[in-house]
Amino acid sequence: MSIDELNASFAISDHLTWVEGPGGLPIARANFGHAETEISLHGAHVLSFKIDGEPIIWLSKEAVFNGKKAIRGGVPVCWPWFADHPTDADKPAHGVARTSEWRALKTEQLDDGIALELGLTDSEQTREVWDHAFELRLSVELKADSLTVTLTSTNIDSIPLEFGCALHTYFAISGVHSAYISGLENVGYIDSIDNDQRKVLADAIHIDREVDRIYTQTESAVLIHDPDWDRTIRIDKTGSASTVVWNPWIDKAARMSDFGDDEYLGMVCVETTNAADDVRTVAAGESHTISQTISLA
Ligand code: TA6
Repeated sequence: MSIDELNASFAISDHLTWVEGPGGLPIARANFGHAETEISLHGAHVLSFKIDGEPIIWLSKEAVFNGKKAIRGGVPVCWPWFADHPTDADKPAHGVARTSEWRALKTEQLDDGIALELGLTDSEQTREVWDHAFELRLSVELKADSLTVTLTSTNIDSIPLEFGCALHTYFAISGVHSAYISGLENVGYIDSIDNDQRKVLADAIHIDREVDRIYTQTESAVLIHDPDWDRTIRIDKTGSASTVVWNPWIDKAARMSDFGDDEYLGMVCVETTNAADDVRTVAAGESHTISQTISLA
């Protein structure tokens, strides 16, 4: 659909409009109260979330908007697997959803916010990578003080399907040396940069090196404390029993062409996932929903 067609069908006066974003990619721009968000149809990718103009979600200055590559930052939709494909290294990391073209399905003005729903169904392109029939719905609810992102995966194939996924959210922080994360103390995790060893820590998470951990059997909210910005970001979730925390640190940041060498200092990923032990098997005709709500505590 063209920008004009998107606006004719899905604009909400004063609250949601479609524009041509970087790389000419269609983007929905929504606002409600002091909150605002942008969502790209490429990957159903939430690009930003701000309250009073202050970014809560982080986007790399080097992000590529070519309609092919996953956008660096925001909320990549990783599906139907998290990280590398479990058995085939030739398949794209984090699956097919974040690099596919989604379609606008619905927009709605709520009493207390704005809602947008995007859809993706299996296609020739997705079947080249993952030969199954599926329907995805990504909904975004913007309220005056929160953003909720919800992914519903429906198995319309004839066999049970395994869905691994992540709402792979990049958060903006004042600096890794002062911000820290609570809510995962004493929760077992898989250390992805130490031979997938299973470990547990009693303390809050302070980022002082590359961190890449899959916390398992946890449904708890996570808090990103940021004293230098005098704020705490809260992430609540449903439909997920695993949470990933990632910061690439110096070497990995330098290896990513769409990530500024020093950008690791101002971001951290806290990802609502179904990963590792938490991958879900969904029977034919059934669905699974995972959701995260981001707010300021
Ligand atoms: O966040 C966990 C992770 O799997 C990391 O290992 C890192 O690879 C990150 O995702 C980003 O992956 P991407 O494919 O977007 O570069």
